[in-house]
Amino acid sequence: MAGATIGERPGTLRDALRDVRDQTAGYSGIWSWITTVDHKRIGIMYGVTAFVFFLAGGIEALVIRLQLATPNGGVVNADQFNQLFTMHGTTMIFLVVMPLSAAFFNLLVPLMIGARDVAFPRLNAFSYWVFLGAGIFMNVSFFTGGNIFQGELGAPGAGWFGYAPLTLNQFSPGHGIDYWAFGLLILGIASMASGFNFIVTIINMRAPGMTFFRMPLFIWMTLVTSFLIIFAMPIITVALFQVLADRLFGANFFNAELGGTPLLWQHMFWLFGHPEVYILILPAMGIVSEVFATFARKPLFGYPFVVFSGVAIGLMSWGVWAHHMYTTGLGSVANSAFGFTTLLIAIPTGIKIFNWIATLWGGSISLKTPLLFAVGFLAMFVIGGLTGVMHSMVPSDYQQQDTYFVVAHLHQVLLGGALFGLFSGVYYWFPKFTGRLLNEKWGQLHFWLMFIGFNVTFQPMMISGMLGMPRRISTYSEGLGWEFWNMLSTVGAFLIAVSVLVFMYNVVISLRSKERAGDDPWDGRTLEWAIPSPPPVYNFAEIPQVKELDDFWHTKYVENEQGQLVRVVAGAAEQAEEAEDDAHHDIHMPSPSYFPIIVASGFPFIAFGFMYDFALLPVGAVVMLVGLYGWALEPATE
Ligand code: HEM
Ligand SMILES: [Cu+2]
Repeated sequence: MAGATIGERPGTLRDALRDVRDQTAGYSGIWSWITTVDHKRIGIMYGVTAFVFFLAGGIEALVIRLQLATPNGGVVNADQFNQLFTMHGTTMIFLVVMPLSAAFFNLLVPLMIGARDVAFPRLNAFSYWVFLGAGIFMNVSFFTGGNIFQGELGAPGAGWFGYAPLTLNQFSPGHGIDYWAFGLLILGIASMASGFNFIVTIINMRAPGMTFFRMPLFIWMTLVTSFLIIFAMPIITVALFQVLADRLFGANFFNAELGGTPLLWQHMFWLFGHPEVYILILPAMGIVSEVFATFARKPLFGYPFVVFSGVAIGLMSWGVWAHHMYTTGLGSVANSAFGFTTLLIAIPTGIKIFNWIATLWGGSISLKTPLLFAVGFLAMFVIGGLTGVMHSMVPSDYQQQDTYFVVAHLHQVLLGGALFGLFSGVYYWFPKFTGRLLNEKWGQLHFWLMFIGFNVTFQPMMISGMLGMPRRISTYSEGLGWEFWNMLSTVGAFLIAVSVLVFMYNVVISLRSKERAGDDPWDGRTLEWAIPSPPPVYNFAEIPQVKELDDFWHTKYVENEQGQLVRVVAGAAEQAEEAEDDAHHDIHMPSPSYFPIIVASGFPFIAFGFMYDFALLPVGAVVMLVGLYGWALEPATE
């Protein structure tokens, strides 16, 4: 195996990266990453980029917490505070959790279904570059959206759900909101390109014998999430066009004085926004389902129920949007109806939670870091879900709406839920894509610091919220009983920051470690563990023939008469590996291409054209047309 020889010399970071590179494309240098269409590399790029945005979103959160640590904080002014929570929320949702999920989709879908790549490799590269361009575009707004020379930050400041008419020029002068709206528009294109790619890949590229009900749970959750993406994104896209039309061309979609309907924005935003929260949580649910089964050494309990409850959640997520709008005067009938539909979603969610607990029940548990984060997900998500049920109750929501109780709830499900689930996936699959395990001791320290930090940050918010503290206020006066709880939340936030530093340190020392993880360090159940770590560029020398669910597990273990699991003669996996080495010479893989990045780079030009100077519009259009023609005319494989 290409990486083997490196073992002899002291391990360095460069060696580890060379390992990943050699295995994934056999060509090197920055150019190879810019032109790659390899799903494994694109997955790594999504993951690293999203982590950098996580650091940005995290720093914004720390400044917010510093401002609120004491009454009458003076760290930032009100306008800067508005920009901080807007960019924090927008970044964490669209530039961190969604692309981190896309990283796992890219890394795992072809490997788990027994394919060599996704259906549209260049479209896959295109979606990554569009995401990166949009993320940079939105963040430069801090410096270009206002007059930086007068110390004025120019990022959007109307919150992550940008309610109209606050987003209109009258109330949000400057270009901040234009950056936000165009940024989300461009991100939507990246998400939809990726969504279609994974739907087609999962439906058309499964290995022979892998029927839908032999697909790993993670693949099912990827499929449901991708369908939610292709149906939800168009709704927010239309709404964003409307707000930009109001801002740039004087239209009146949301301007009540001129006959517009401000509430229309809320309906459209949450028609997208609630399915969006499931787009954020379902991938993490897929990840923990794989981790629970592997670390309990038991098949996932009630596999079909976990599948169907995921599909049910996806369908039901379209019927609850107005639970975000109880206090906008929709009336008791509408409110009760949406309260009822919201309660119903607790049923499929509960089914999943009981099936996860049943999977662990009686299992031979090894409490390694991937499982710790998965159990952390379970515990925190249950609290998040229960506070969600509290919100669905119209009368109690009248008390909780727009308070810190809501802020605590959304972090319970998005950080305690989605992000804990994603970290579980990082610790579980890191060895598959780097050939090294993340250090267990530092992993456990990361988990406990983050778990304790998380609860010290957000549980007090439940109390300050119940004590009436509104969200999005940049200062508060003394004597309201909020001081202690806010100081506690701030201390907790810095504990989370320390845990993230521990994680980063762990990644660096583990990549430098000389110890090899082997192909199947956790004794996994699914196909990705049947091939070398890191996987060769072509993934499988021979496309596997799948005979049942958890097929790889059943090639390793059979049940004897006493019903005990007996390991199959060790030879089998090794034989597969030998076949691997000499079989790949005639496998055609999609060749590198630079046209996806060219097409992607046209979008910011067009946005800047509408915001600053129409002369940039034809520049953007020409760049995209040249890229599209090159893409259309280049051969797919060498
Ligand atoms: C890393 C630790 C984090 C801390 C300390 C933190 C802290 C906060 C605080 C204090 C606010 C309230 C701001 C206000 O209303 O004035 C907030 C808002 C928000 N946070 Fe976080 N957060 C963290 C991570 C995350 C993550 C991982 C996500 C999502 C995946 C997230 C999503 C949001 C959203 C959507 C808002 C609402 C923003 C708005 O009101 O427009 N946060 N966060
Ligand atoms: Cu909702």
